[in-house]
Amino acid sequence: MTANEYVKKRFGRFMDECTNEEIYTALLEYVKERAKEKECAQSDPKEKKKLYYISAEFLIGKLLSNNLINLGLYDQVRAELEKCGKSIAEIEEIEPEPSLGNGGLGRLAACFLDSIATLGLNGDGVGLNYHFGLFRQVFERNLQKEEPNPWMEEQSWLTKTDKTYRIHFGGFAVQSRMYDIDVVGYENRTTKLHLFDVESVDESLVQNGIDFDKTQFEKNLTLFLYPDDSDESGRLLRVYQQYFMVSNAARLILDECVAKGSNLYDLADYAVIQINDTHPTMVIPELIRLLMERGLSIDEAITVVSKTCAYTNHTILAEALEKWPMHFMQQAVPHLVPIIYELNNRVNKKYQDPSVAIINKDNCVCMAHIDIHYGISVNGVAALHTDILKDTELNNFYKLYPEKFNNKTNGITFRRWLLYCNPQLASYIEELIGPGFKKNAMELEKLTAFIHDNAVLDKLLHIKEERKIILRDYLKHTQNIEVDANSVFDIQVKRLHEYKRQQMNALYVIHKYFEIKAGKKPVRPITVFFGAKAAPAYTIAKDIIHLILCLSELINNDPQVSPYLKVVMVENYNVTLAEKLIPACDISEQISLASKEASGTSNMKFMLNGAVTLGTKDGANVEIADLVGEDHIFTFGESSQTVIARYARGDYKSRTYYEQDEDIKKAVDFIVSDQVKAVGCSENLERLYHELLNKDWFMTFPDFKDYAATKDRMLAAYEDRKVWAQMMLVNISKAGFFSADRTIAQYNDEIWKLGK
Ligand code: 26Q
Repeated sequence: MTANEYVKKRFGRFMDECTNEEIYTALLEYVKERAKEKECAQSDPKEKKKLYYISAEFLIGKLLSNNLINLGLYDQVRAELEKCGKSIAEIEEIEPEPSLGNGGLGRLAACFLDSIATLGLNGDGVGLNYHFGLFRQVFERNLQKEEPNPWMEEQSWLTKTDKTYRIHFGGFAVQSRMYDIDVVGYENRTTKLHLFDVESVDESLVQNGIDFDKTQFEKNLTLFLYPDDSDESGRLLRVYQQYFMVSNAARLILDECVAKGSNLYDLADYAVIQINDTHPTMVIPELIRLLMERGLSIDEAITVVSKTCAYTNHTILAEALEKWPMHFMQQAVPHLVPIIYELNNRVNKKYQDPSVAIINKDNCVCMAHIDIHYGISVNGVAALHTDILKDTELNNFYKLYPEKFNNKTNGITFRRWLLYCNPQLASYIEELIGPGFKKNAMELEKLTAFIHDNAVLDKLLHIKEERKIILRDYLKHTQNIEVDANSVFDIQVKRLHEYKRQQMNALYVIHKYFEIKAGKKPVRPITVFFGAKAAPAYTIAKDIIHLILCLSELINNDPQVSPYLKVVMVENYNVTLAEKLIPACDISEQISLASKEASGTSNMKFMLNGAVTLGTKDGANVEIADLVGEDHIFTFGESSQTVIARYARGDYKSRTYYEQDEDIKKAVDFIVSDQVKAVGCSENLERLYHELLNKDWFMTFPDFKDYAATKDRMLAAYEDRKVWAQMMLVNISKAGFFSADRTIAQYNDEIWKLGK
């Protein structure tokens, strides 16, 4: 049945007589039906073992077009719509974006689900159904404000199932229910994302902005996703959420394995659990507890579970490693406490080193330590990151379990981040090298044959221009922002965090502003784009947003400067905006302090879309540089070794750099100048100024000069259009390594070992 016939069946009218909303609803159902046809029977012997990818975040983005592409129906449906005078872009706008993630970790989980289904693996995602997701960001008086982000509608990708569990906490219990979202592989099977919700959730608890009563757990458990830097009152709720997630997951896993014939002792033949950061770590003690309830001894239960779970680490920031006070556990999950003590006692008996204990001297539970001792695998997400884990951060564990440590460099799904978001580039690539790259991304290397082909290079530049115009029109239409499509598009989009150093980019903007004021005008205008949400309780991050918004107001309204420099901070950066920004980018800003960014994944999306990276030697940037070669990337800044050594010495004094460097001093002083204060808030600006001057914990000043000089070199290089186009081509052609299909194949070969 064609989509149009389906619409007719559903509404008694063909598409041309339906509203866009009706068409959207019908297509949603149409896709769900087609997706269902591609589910695999779990009774198939190949399906005996199953992966459960548990994650607190799945930043899936809009699904309609992506699912149509993966089902091979996109071109047909688009043509049907066009015939009826409708545009698929307008239908897409109706779909709300589920905001079930903060950033990289959540988006990675979504890319992984796509690749799991695409490779035909038997694997599902398990997470939570947050009603308001992460907050929606709005700007008011150049400040970030947070609002709830409702995304569930009457008709949505969620399918209510009849799976429910009773989940017990200290002092009360709740009823859960599982909702499913289909994960449609590219020309392959359908798997599932299972999102658990509480039956007693009460949206009316949310009154003012994103405030709500944090104590009424029955009603609030699945209202919001917690941002990465949560305030005190939210921390306890996060423990409740995590336990709710993993207790449901554990019960689902046991139910499904038993249904397939497991006797529980052989659980590891039926299930492998990937723990996405420590957020789902309590699945380990919970599974042990449930197995004991079903008759296994504690020894047996620990042995079984220790063969089943694998852990991915996504951070080296010590402050981001989860440590929950024992009294949180006592209150939320008292029934897990004896098991955690037992796990800790066993570790302490075996190893006398207090640094590897599960319960530390402050009586906090170190979640990562549970995963490492009682899991089969520990992986980092880029080569440098894994090396740092082994050599420094987790070195004591590496010495105990060298065989458990492994690297899985992150990847991205090319379906969304090339085929869907940049059809102009994708179809041109297909014209040049055929369609094979869609299944095997390494075939992109064939593009290097065109490195001296002027027609190809011109066409790449032309596609980039086209995408800049599309972005310009989109921003005008959706956010009433005006940009010059002939300017260089310099883009930094990611969560706002000091280690990612948006503040260093802002200092460069100030530096450029001074140059232009002094008569040194760039040969071509520059537009510096930012997109970032700051956790509501992360004061300095919000101050950085404030500074950027103030700079934007000041500079864009300065007739002397704005013809040459513009600053754009897009509101509510999300997957949908990323899909528009990334294809239009010239300069990809990946400027974290070396050693701090575990991997980064937008760096991969940008290169795939022909942007050139301006980056530190951090995370996956290191692997990008190795692949494209030093001539096709602009790296700057101190090495991770230098940075790690400086932290160890503890002798960094930002004030010394400020006092000794006129450019740094001028740029930093500008933050608290009358001009900026005229459009901003003194308190925030002063706070940021003092933070930089007295602390600058993420060392922006030592890298600033090199950053500015490298960016200027890059802007000069941009003017040799042919050489720049060659850089674009090399970046695209080497991006194949970063396909999530490669990453997932490695997880499967080395950790999960599922039948294909
Ligand atoms: C922890 C405790 C309490 C509340 C929240 C959290 C929390 C929430 C989210 C801690 C961390 C996160 C998210 C981390 C994240 O997104 N990490 C990124 O993961 C990407 C995928 O591996 C990497 O590419 C990035 O480098 C890494 O920063």
